[in-house]
Amino acid sequence: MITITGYVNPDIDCVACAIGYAELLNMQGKQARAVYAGDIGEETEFVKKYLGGLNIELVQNGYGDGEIILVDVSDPNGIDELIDINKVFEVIDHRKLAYIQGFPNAELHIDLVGSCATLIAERFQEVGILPSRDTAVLLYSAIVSNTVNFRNNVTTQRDRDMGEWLKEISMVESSYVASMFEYKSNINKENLNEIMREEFKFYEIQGERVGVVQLELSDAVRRVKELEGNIRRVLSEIKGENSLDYLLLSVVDIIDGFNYFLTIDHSSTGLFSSIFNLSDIDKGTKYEGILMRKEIFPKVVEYLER
Ligand SMILES: [Mn+2]
Repeated sequence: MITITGYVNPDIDCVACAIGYAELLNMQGKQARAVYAGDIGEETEFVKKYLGGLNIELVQNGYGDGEIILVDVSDPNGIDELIDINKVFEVIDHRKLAYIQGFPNAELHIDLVGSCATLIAERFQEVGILPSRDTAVLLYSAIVSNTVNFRNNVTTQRDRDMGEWLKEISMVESSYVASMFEYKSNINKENLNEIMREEFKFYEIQGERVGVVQLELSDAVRRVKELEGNIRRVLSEIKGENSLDYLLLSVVDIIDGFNYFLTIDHSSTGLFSSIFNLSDIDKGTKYEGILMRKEIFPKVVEYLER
């Protein structure tokens, strides 16, 4: 049995890739299963409700003796520590920061497209197999989510092509994308803590621990201002618990297409003000254009290496 998984607290791209790739391998006569560790995010919950269930299980008793494939991740620090790195034989990801030396026995497929789901969809096409309707919905949702409905800078023609192909197979209604975005924008005092922790990632760059919490919301500025006190408190907890040197809140406004940045401490304000050439980032400030977390980290690397 091949086990396919991604990082802990997977986003919809990660979940869609694990389920989609398991389906493809099973259709090709192999035995594969999709699993995850941690929590699945709001968008995945939305799709799960929409489809009435998902073909992925929460990992409970480790990862078994079989081989492992990782999707939507290439950083050994992001994965469950129970995973035996030596059993990983394939890694499929779409990020620039690829820790290639981390997996000694793996074949690596790193392609800089907007969504890892695009790479999985292409694999179906290459071998002439149609994904099931459920898998098409999932992969389509993942591409729409990662590319902010094909509008952000990481979007490539390959994402558009696969998005179009999957949309047809998925037969989702025209209001589907708006409903998904609205669902994930629903932050409030009760769920804020959980959502911010799910949307947090950090890397160690030049010996510095740098974290970004990325939220994707409609009406971003209003929603952040309404919860600003709570948001600052959770940011400060995340910074302390993970011993971070720097932490940024990056909120993507998924309807109007800009970022809203916020920092809560002196050193983070200094670093990110210099990187983005912005002032007032400690009070919360807009950045024109959409910048995803996977674009922010390379900027930090470039800055800290200088
Ligand atoms: Mn992804």
